[in-house]
Amino acid sequence: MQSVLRVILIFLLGPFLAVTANAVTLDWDTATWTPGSLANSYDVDPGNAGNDVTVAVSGSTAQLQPSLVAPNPQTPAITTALEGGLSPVQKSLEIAVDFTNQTQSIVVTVNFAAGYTQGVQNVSFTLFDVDFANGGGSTFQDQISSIQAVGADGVTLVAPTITVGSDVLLTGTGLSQMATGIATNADTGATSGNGNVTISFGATAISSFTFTYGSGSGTVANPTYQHIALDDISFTPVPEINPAWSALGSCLVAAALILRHSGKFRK
Ligand SMILES: [Ca+2]
Ligand SMILES: [Ca+2]
Ligand SMILES: [Ca+2]
Ligand SMILES: [Ca+2]
Repeated sequence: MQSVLRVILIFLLGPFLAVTANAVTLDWDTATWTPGSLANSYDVDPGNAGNDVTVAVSGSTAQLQPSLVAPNPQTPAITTALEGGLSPVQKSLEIAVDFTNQTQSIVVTVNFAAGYTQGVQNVSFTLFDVDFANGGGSTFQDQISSIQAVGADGVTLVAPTITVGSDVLLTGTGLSQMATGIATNADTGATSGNGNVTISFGATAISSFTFTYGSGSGTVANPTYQHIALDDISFTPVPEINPAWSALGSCLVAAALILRHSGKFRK
């Protein structure tokens, strides 16, 4: 009798305990960003109440420039100026700057909502056109540094896993990794993916991540116009037991115990 009840319990509770979370994407093809604004929040996950992810741009924001592609929106802006080798072309968040020295930089911070009490995992995104130029009127060296996440506990720093295209050099380890442009990358077309930098934080649950966009030292002291773009950000909420489902589960357990008790009584 008990083993039969156990089977019935598993059958009844199975669907309620198997809480699976689906991957979520902040897709720049559907998101909106007022050109030149410095922070925006997005509701992209129906499974979490309200906004789910906030993207903020800080640092040397006075150096931000318009996109080179008509209608030349002030960046940060959603454009197709940089294609990252994608076909068909997708929109991305373009960040263009004209730094006056090599120490200025832009900081991009992405926060996931507090509603994700266990954090989010499988966070991954790609930066386009991390490259280098030293001639023909352009002298700059895109460099991505201080690439790190904060764990779901709100304290622990989490190092990224990074892959780079052939126009980019990856140096350092762990939290000190840097991706630096070493060749001129085409903004558009089939080879434009050679300046890509793909950053992920794997299975580790995180609550936010950040990176810094600045200059390498391999160019003039006062760099010319330079730009990169942030492509779609994908993540998977870490599942938690839904309180309503837990309550339902408790009811079913109680019902099963009553059945078992009455079964014993009938013996
Ligand atoms: Ca997209
Ligand atoms: Ca939401
Ligand atoms: Ca400059
Ligand atoms: Ca670039």
